[in-house]
Amino acid sequence: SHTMTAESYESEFLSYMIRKSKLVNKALDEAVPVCQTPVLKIREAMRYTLLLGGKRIRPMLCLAACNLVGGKESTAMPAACAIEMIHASSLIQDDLPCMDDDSLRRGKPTNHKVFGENIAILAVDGLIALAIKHIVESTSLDVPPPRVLRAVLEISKAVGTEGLVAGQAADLAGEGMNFDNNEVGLEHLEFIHIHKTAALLEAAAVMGGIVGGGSDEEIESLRSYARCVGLMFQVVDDVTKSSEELGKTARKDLISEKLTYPKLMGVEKSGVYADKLNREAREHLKTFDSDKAAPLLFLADYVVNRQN
Ligand code: GRG
Repeated sequence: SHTMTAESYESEFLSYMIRKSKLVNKALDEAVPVCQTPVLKIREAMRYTLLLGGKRIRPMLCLAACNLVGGKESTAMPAACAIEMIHASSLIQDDLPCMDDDSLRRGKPTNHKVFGENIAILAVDGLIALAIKHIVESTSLDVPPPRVLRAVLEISKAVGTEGLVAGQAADLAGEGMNFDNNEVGLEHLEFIHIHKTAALLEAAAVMGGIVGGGSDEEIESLRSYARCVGLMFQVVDDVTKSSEELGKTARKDLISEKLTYPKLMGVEKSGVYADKLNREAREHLKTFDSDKAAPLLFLADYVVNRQN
């Protein structure tokens, strides 16, 4: 036997991620066939955001969770693709002029810049509908129907007013509000991130656990793990962005008014908080075999250390 160095562990995980994202990309490509009718630009618009880059963290989480509870990876592939379809739809909507009004996403022109606002909005609708259709239609018949229903329930909750939609609405409601009291600000920020980011990561892990045949207890452990990872994702994102902003300009008036963790608790405490969330995430996987949980444990570290 040999002991692996931290570096070889890391490179092993990175090649694991590349392998998985290739599998996911192939499945996504097949899930949205190019339309033969040339007037239907809509499929092209859906494929544009769905297939042009992205780390595929959510699908990976779904596949790894299914594996962890003893399921076959292919069993979770339709649910994994569905989660990425929802993610893509939320990115298109978030970039629209009436929301964040962004012209670039993943280094490329945003969906509405390429296809126009009207088609971009239809691509959002098309992707949400396709996500649900894809789980129902493509999940293996070996998975008992009550499990498929439970998975559909999970993803629906993660999209609607218990998830993404609530997070975005809270984000909009908070704009221009003055959070003098840090505690109120922190509560608001946490609500936004739990809904805008953690909800979809939770649904990914939980759906993997459900279709893989995990016990209720296992599924809830996966949920708690993913929630910690989701929050941590945002804390790390805020810290990275705030140091970038400070590096770019010394002019205080150019620093965005956006509520962030460093603004509310300082950079140092934000880092401590991210580490605490990482430890908590790991804690939730304690009941599983540690070899089998390795990809999910690495994913948590990857989120803490990621550069983009
Ligand atoms: C359900 C269509 C729909 C909308 C709901 C617009 C909206 C309402 C919600 C916005 C949600 C949003 C954009 C949250 C940010 C999520 C986030 C952390 C994005 C970055 O994720 P990464 O880093 O991105 O995984 P890649 O590019 O790797 O896929």
